[in-house]
Amino acid sequence: MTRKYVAPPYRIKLVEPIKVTTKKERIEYLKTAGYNPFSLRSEDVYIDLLTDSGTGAMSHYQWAALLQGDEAYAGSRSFYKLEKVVKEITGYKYFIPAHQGRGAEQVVLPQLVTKEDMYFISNMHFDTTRAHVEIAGARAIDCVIDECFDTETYHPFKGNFHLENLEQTILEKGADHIAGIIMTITNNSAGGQPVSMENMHAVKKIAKKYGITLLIDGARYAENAFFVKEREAEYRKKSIREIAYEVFQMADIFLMSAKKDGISNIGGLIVIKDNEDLFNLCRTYIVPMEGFPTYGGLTGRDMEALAVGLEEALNLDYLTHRMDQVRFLGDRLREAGVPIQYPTGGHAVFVDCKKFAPHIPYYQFPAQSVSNAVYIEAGVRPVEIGSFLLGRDPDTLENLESPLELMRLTIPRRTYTYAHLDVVADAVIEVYQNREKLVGLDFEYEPPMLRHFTAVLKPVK
Ligand code: P70
Repeated sequence: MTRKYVAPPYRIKLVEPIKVTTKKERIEYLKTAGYNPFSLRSEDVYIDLLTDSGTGAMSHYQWAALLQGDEAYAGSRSFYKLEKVVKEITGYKYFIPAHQGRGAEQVVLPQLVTKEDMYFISNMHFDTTRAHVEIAGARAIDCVIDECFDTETYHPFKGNFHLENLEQTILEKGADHIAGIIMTITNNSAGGQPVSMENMHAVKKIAKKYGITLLIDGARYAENAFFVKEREAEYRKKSIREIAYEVFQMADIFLMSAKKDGISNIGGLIVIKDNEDLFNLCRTYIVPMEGFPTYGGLTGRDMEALAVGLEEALNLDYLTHRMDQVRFLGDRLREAGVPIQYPTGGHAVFVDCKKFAPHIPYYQFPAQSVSNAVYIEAGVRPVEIGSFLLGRDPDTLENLESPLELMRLTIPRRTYTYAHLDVVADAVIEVYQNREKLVGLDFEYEPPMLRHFTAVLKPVK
């Protein structure tokens, strides 16, 4: 029997009604929001594809676990439950919870910056990771393969490190000036693109050769493992858990925004393989930043839900369906000629808006313009990942041009049905067919930093 898609391995037990709005209403809402979807009330959004972070649906096992939350300030039962799960999955010795990914970054990254003029090298730093690298006084360098920027051409692992550039950068800066190598799996910023096992092993070899700390930014590590199983022949028979475990053995530190592959609404992880000194430093610094080291900004019930969610995210049936949902949306768009980052990534479909709206220059934010049109068309909220997000050069104050102008349609876990995704596809296709009508955007108000969150825009006349 052939099937159109992989149906969900769950049934719906609780529903959240969502408001159906008219086009006329949405035009008003968007105007009030300053043509910036971040400023919309979520109530006025029909299908919210802003992020997959903390927006997934918890299982009834997770909801049941919440009731077991032990809210003790120190040494709670919930902490030990979570610690056990994290240690089993990673095989690491030390664990500290954090309130979310950036909390973990804030505590750990400065500990690795031991002198002036230090660098982190990543396939691609996620924005908050880059921000914490810079706050810690270091610089962030990306070394991803060139295929990553060619959205049309298939490559099974577009998140891979450019190994020659990586080694070249180490030699240029000097190994003792590299604070760490960060493997971002999957590579969020360029389309939720996976990194292959072969590539990670090669990165590990280079890190070892030069004595450099290897970190995993593993918000979506389970999705990465799924792609490895699907696309790397020798891993086909391995379980997701086995693949993930092999990845963890390569690195020294695992940082996680657990709001993604932890299927929880909040949470972050700091996991350290065996470096006791680093663990002690992190345990000290987390107190003024996140909280006491056995809760790190989380309630006992958050830790309970996360302990269960981490296990559920490794389930093959769950992952097969999740990845199929994203592929389904990607395929529908591609079939209609909409340019997307191909192959479709793990958590989102990234629409290439340089190709979608080539008549809008980067400084008038094509992907933001397309996102707004998609909202007006069907109440779907995407997010811009392009020059609007990138900001200005801190020295010249010129608008920087992002190598990719992307509109991200991010699929929350276990939240929407294929019918919702059809609505999304229909809306994007409709906008694509009328793309010559799209106009660029100008600032009405531009905040001095992280402008995309709060900027007020207006359509160019
Ligand atoms: C996303 C969110 C967060 C993230 C990540 C990786 C690979 C660390 C973090 C930080 C952020 C976001 C973006 C746009 C709109 C809403 C939210 N990614 N590393 O959706 O973790 O958010 O828990 O502090 O992807 O991609 P945290």
